[in-house]
Amino acid sequence: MDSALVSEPAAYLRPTVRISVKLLVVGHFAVGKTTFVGTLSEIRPLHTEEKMTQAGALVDDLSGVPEKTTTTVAMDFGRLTLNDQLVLYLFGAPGQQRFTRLWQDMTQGALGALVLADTRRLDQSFEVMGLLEEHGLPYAVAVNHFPDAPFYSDADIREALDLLPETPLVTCDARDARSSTQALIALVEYLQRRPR
Ligand SMILES: Nc1nc2c(ncn2[C@@H]2O[C@H](COP(=O)(O)OP(=O)(O)OP(=O)(O)O)[C@@H](O)[C@H]2O)c(=O)[nH]1
Ligand SMILES: [Mg+2]
Repeated sequence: MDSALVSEPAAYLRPTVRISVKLLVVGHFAVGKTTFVGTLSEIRPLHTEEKMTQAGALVDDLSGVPEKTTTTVAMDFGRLTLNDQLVLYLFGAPGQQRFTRLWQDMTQGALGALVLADTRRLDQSFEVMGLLEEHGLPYAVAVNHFPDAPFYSDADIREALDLLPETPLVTCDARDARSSTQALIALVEYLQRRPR
């Protein structure tokens, strides 16, 4: 048997799949987008990581993630089969202002987005939420919990991010498949119950 098949048993789409949905995974610099897509993807995820240089220190704030050495320069891509019929295609989009042109393409055909947020820098989430609203894309928010990040109640986070009452808010650890899947399910359920 082909060795690629042995190491990646989920590489091929199940024949029962009837619905494929494109979702964006967005958020500010270093919030965990690449980690999230990598944790969940059943195919080898596409990453476009490049080493960060001193020049980037002025625009990409490394406080809180001092060990970070690379950043995504285009996008992350992965696939997750949620059940026999439904497959999710995940597109991780960088949130920095200089990538907004890329968003024109990334948002094409997307049904919604998961906004990853970090309680150490909640204010930095406004830019991506604003972009999603400009593109008319519904979203859910998942707080990606870092060990040294402050803990706030859902009500406080909702208020700080100025979320609508119906916007789902969940907590996840982008390195953990279970909690990351739950975050995506919260988004998919929200998309399903929204009026068309
Ligand atoms: N403790 C903790 N660390 C995390 C978590 N998610 C990501 N990290 C770490 O945080 C750093 C940033 O993660 P990335 O996945 O590269 O973040 P990103 O949003 O893709 O970053 P950019 O593409 O550069 O904007 C890495 O060192 C990860 O190992 C998490 O849930 N908990
Ligand atoms: Mg990244």
